[in-house]
Parts: sequence; structure tokens; C-alpha cells
Amino acid sequence: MSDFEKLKENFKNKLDQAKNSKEVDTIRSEIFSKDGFINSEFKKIGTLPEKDKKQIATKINSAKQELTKLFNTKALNLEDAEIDERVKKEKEDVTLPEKDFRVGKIHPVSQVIDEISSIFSEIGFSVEEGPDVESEYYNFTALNTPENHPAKDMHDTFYIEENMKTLLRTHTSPVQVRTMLKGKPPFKIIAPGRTYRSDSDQTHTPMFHQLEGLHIDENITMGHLKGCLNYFVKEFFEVEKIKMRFRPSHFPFTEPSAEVDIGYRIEKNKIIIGEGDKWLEILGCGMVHPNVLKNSKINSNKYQGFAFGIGIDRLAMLKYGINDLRSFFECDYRWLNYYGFDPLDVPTNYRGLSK
Ligand code: 2U9
Repeated sequence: MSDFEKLKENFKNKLDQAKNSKEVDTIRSEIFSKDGFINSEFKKIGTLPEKDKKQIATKINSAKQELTKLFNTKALNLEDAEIDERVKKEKEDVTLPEKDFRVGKIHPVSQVIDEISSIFSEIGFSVEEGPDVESEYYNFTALNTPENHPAKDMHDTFYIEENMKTLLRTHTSPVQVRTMLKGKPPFKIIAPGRTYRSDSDQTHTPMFHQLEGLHIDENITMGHLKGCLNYFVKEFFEVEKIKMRFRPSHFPFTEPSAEVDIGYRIEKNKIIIGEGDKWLEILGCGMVHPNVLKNSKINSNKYQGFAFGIGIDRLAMLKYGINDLRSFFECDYRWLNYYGFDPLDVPTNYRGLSK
């Protein structure tokens, strides 16, 4: 056997006995690298007599092909075996009780929606949901929005179709209209969900979250609205007393309409909610406009009620000290790990919401 054949057989044996991909890589470099077996043999060709050159080159080429084939098979087999080994080692039985791994976190927006739902469910509100893609009718017309209202502009609303009849809902109010149309009063519902407006800067994102409430019954007054919101704000911020003021405002779907501010002060760089001489706007509300009741097939001589709307993202920022709205939607796992909540800590308002 020539030296060349001996070397080739030697490499074949080494390869056959390699136990892992690291060993295979070392042998690969010994054979195929710039100074490896194959290239060194090719370099020798220059020193050979002309008549032998072709035959030797063919021999080296076929050795190269033979070894490459063996390599690929060996590498594949080892890779399969290593994957099998890892799968065996890393296998988790997801039906076993939890150990100490807690990977997923609840996003602050989901946490706040759960907290608010829990607070309102305590006083008899149930949760309703509806589609994100809405018709112009449910989003605007049924809600008494005039044809020329600025909110209807293409610069403010995402229209799905050229004819401006289908859009991404700009508030969750269509959910309440749909609920009233399919049922009979009284209604006591909240509608949390994603909403969309063509707006993007430090304090606005094109998709944001709202939670709206609606209470329709006989003899519902502004007094009920004030009591309900007073209860909500105290529970949400987990304070005994709250300073609150209602400022007159205007929305097409409520009459009268108001914006609600809560008192606060800053102490050692921290915001203290409920006391102090500064005011912070947190929601809008009012008595449902008779035209909206009419469009929802409710007899407005017998029934009336209040509605309110809350921007969830801003409320989450306020309660949990998050100062950049856009970070909510960047899907940064490190951010979620820091600001997120434990999935097993389901908020209830008898146990405390934010602990
Ligand atoms: C129906 C009738 C009336 C919901 C209302 C507001 C006032 C309001 C804003 C709060 C912050 C939107 O996210 S935000 O920018 N909302 O000020 N929303 S009254 O009124 C309704 C809803 C449904 C059938």
C-alpha cells in the first residue's frame, strides 16, 4: 500500500471512530484545510513527472470525493444522535406540577384590564367584546357622530376600504351598541379592547387600549355615574380617599359630557394619587345621548344611563411607573421581564390588585 493509501485509510478509521461533532471537525480540518492532507497531496503534483500528473490528480480527486461523502454521512449521524440526546435531556412533562421555572409574564396592559374587570365585576358589570374591524355605521353613525366630524377624517381613522365603509374601530363604543341591539335593558357592561387611530408620537400609538363602561336602566342619573367612578378610582389606585373633579366637556355620544380629573402630588419623585393640589385627567364620561339610545332600539323615555371611557395604556403607565408608552409595544422580553406580572397572580380586588 502506498503512503497515500495508508494516510487515506488512517483518516477513514479516525473518522469512523469519532465520537462527537467536535472530533469530526478536527479531522475535517486535518484533511480539507489549506495545509491538510488533500491540499498537500495536490501541491506535490508539481514535482512529479509530466506523465504521472493526470493519474495522481485523479487519484487525489477520487480520495477527496470518497472522504467528503464519508464526512457528510458521519456528520449527519452524529448530529441526529446529539439532537436525540438533547431532546431526551431537555424533555419537560408539561402536565407535572410547576417547579421553580416561571418563564412567561403578563403584560401590564393585560394586568390592568384584568384589574379593572375585577373591580367592575364586583358591582355587577359584565365584560363584552366585539370586532376590531368595524363598519362606519357602528363606529360613528350609530354613536351620533356628525358626517363632518374631524375624527372621521382619513388622517385620523384607518379605513380598510376606499369607500370608507369599513375601518379599524377608533373606540370600543360599537361593542355597547351591538350589545344593546341584541338584548333588552337593563345593561351593565364594560368593553375592554384594542382601538386604532392614525396617530404616532411620544404619547400616542396607532394601536392603543380602551375600556368603556355602560349602565342603562330606569332612573339612572349623573349621581350613579359619580358614585361608580369614585368607587373605581379608589379601588384601582388602592387608596381610601380620592379627590376627584368633573369638568364639562363634549362628546357626540353623551349629553351632558364630562372629563374627570383626580388630585395628586409628587413626593420624593413619586406620584401620590388621591391627595395634593395638582390635577390629572384620567377619563371621559357622560349620560348616553338619546340619539344613541334610539339607534340602539332603546326607549329613551323609559331608560337612560351613563357611559365612560378610559385609556388603559396611560392608566397602566401611571400605576406602574412606566414612562414610555412606545415601550409597551416593542415586544422586548427584558422589558416584559421587568414590568410584567406573574401569571399565577390573578388580580382580585379583595386580595389586593397589584401585589
Ligand atoms: C355608548 C354610548 C356612549 C363612551 C365614552 C368617553 C366619554 C371618553 C376617552 C377616554 C380616553 C377615549 O381612550 S380615550 O382617549 N373616552 O372620553 N368615552 S364617554 O361613551 C359611550 C360609549 C358607548 C353606546
